[in-house]
Amino acid sequence: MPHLTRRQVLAASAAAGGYAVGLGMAARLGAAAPVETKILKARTTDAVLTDAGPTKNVLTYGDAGMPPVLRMTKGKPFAAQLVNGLDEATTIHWHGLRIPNGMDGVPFLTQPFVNAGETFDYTFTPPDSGTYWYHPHCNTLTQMGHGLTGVIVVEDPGDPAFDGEVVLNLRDWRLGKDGQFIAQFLPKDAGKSGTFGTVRTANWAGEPQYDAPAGGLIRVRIAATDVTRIYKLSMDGAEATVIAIDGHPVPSRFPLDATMIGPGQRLDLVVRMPDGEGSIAALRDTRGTTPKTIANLRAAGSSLKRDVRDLGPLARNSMAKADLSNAARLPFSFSATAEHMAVDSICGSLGYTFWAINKVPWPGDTPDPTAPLAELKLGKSYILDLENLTRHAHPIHLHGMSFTVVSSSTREVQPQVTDTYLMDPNEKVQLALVADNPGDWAFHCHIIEHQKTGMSGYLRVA
Ligand SMILES: [Cu+2]
Repeated sequence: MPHLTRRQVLAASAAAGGYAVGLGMAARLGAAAPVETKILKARTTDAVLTDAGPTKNVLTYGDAGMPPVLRMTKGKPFAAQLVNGLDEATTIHWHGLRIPNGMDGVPFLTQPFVNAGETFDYTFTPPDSGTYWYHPHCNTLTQMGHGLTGVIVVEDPGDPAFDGEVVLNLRDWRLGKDGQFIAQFLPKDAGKSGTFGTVRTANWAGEPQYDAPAGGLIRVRIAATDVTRIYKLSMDGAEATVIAIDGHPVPSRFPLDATMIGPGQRLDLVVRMPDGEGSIAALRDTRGTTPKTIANLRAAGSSLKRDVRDLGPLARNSMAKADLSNAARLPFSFSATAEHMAVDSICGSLGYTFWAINKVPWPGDTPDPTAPLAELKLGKSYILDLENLTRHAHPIHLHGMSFTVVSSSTREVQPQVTDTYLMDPNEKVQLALVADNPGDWAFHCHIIEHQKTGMSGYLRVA
């Protein structure tokens, strides 16, 4: 195909409703079909999030409403162009996707930040199916807090057939009574469990309701994209079973009943809808003092009379298995700190230091990265020994590689493959991985205030 100029690509994009045909990875690899380039324009918009009228200074990707659910196919090239329509620098990180380091979207560590008015082309082939998400890695508390969190669905033709699918992007907003943004964080809370939003939403709505076939098996994909909130999820009015965590199938399925997920995590459920037309299955968050219905599924039509035991296994994601007998152990302590670290970065600083990994506080996304927390040899197996020395839970996220949960000091664990582990207060946990993706990979708490006030670092694989 002919090479297109930027102007032609943009014109094609406008004509194709946001898609443009560009020279993506498939073309460069000599594959037959060109890859459609998804245009993701980060921009300011208004959104109706409360009864008080439109909220101003909301951020999104695309034309209006929440960032689009991006659909990819496992093993098939994907291409997106970030167009920075904000008045500050940004990037996109593809949370949970095991892709080359240069596509990971972490400014200074893996790519230059993308200035206002500039673009950046992301091309990669997702190696795993499942539910993932995307967000900036620059001035993250503000940019994510104002809306820039979107869900990724990586499909696998080998998955069993469901009777329907609902994708839920769970997040909060820090809004005042007038529906406008208030201070994104309070320092006294950043030093504890984080500053919570005042308005809680699913897909940017207070309590959305979706129709689903009565008696059918519905796949519900949940992404916790909030900057602070940890959820404890249950389903009222229907049988709900956890089938995948953080994109990867669970070793053995279990009832949703009070399952916790932290910021950055995803949960895939199969919900067996009630038989009666109009019956409601309600997804509930019961953590904390104000339980809330997150979303409702309404049974529609005559019952399909499906049985959840008939649902076949999800397609497996293949990855190298750590050799535990020869794995080197790497200790990581997560602690509070009083040691202040002054930093200045175009990608934002909260101006406080409360947390540290291995006693070193670093907010990440700064032009002078500290030394890596550890240097890993490419291809070698490791056990990460994590210890939470604090009284707060921390969802710890590793970029670029997935790990397997081996053991915990506070609970029974399955050998789950994941990219984010929600550490209990004072928990010790062992995570195994093969260092099979070269580069510098961010490793941080996904409560963004914790990350940006010190609980951040990176691992070097070479
Ligand atoms: Cu944390």
